[in-house]
Amino acid sequence: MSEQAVLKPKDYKSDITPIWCPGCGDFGDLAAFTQAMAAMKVDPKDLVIVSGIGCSGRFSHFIKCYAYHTAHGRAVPTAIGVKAANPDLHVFVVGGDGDGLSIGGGHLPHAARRNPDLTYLILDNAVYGLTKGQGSPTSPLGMVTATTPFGMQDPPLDPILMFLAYGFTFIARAFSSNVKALAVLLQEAMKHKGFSIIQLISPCPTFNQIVTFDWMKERVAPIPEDHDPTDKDAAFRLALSKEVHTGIFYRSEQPTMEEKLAFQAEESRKVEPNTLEELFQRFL
Ligand SMILES: Cc1ncc(C[n+]2csc(CCOP(=O)(O)OP(=O)(O)O)c2C)c(N)n1
Ligand code: SF4
Repeated sequence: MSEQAVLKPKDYKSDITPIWCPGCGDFGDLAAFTQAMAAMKVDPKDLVIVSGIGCSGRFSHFIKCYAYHTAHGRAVPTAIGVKAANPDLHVFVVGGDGDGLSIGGGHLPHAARRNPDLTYLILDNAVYGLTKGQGSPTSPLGMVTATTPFGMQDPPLDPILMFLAYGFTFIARAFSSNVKALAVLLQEAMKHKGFSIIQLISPCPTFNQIVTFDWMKERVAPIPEDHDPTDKDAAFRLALSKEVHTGIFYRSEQPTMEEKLAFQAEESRKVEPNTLEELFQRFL
């Protein structure tokens, strides 16, 4: 993979001006992403962002990279295909909580089992932004939305607990207003060998008047420094605590999808017949 030594964060911005609402949490995510790309000296020609449908799905338009704006909820399997076809690429998936945890939620446990070496950013605003304010899987209980005039009746799911249970090998949470910390976290996620998944709390000031920047600021707390991210039990305990912790909950080294595919390709070469001619001979 080639490396660029001279690119600055602004060099990773595409020519397209973001059309997000003023104050959208996704802006902080974009700023941190460009900082991380510059720090990691990523060559834009090696960078692919596969995005879902939603305001967050527009992320890929605003970065200088190869981009694939997929169908709603289908970004993860598409990205897995991209990585399988060309393991040398830096592959990111970016989408919303609706895209990734609702319609696309069924892909997550299987993505975790495969453990492809890519990074998934779930821009969680606890609402469906693009479609104007319907309740999402992370909307708090009682929140009035376009689809829940009497308040959300179903409790929100907890993404971090899900990711831990599914077996992802790098699990983190971040808050979009802390751009510097997010830029560092993104670099850690990129360095991880395997599937890194980040719940990126990114408030939607237009359609969510509950999960606001101020509301989140009162609740977020960095993961204590003495937390051992290789201790899964400790990660579960942190996820179950009342605070909305930010940082790396869990990381572990497991065989990646690319390694497993290479192993199978190698093994299959040892199995007779190993050429097309030999295969034809078997039927003659
Ligand atoms: C199959 C399908 N169902 C529904 C939609 C309509 N739709 C587009 S985006 C979206 C949800 C967006 O919410 P989220 O994924 O949380 O992203 P945000 O806009 O909040 O960033 C929905 C339901 C669609 N495009 N395709
Ligand atoms: S609707 Fe919400 S999520 Fe979408 S761009 Fe506006 S503030 Fe951001």
